[in-house]
Amino acid sequence: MSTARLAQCRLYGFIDTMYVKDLDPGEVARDLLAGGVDILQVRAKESTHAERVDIGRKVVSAAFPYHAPVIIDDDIEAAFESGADGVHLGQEDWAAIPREQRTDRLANMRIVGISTHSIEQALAAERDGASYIGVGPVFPTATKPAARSVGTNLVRQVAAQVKIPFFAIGGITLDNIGQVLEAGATRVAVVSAILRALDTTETSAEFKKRLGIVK
Ligand code: TZP
Ligand code: MG
Repeated sequence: MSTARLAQCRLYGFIDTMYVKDLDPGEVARDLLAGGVDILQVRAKESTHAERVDIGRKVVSAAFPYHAPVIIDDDIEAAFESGADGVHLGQEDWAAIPREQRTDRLANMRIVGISTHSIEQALAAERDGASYIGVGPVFPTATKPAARSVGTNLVRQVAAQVKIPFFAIGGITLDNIGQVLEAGATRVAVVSAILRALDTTETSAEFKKRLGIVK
């Protein structure tokens, strides 16, 4: 459930249909990758399985020359069918897979990411063999409006106690990324602050620059 490439990934970008809408997902992916996004997630909550596979294939093709891993949110089968590297699962999705079925169900996934919202969940995901975890939402966010934000304190706790790669996520912008890095994150996942930017390549590059100054 891991890959050496993942260790190099600092900036996690998204092809989220909520923002990408009718734009070509491959083109959006290329714009983000050109700015230095290291790993991409296809987040297509309202799409059908077939649409998710189609978006996944386009993003996988775009990411290939960059050697950037592609992760599909929620849909293990779509990850497999599109040739993606792995899947990202929320706490409920993860809990819904009986422990004894996990190895079989995730057999084709090189990367399995899990969302976590507390130190207990973060430590449990690490014990359960997650390749990486998402930690958040750090700040309130319109991308996931129902979720309670956890603040930079959780980032601090995870940085101190968790050994696998973790990505701080949720409401992270160029204005507040300093607080997240100061709390100990070395990796961030950014949806709207990149996808809503006028120039997604330039904004990705600016995020990447900020990450570069982390020790
Ligand atoms: N998980 C926790 S917060 C979040 C997800 C998928 C949304 C992050 O989006 P944004 O726009 O970067 O706040
Ligand atoms: Mg989910």
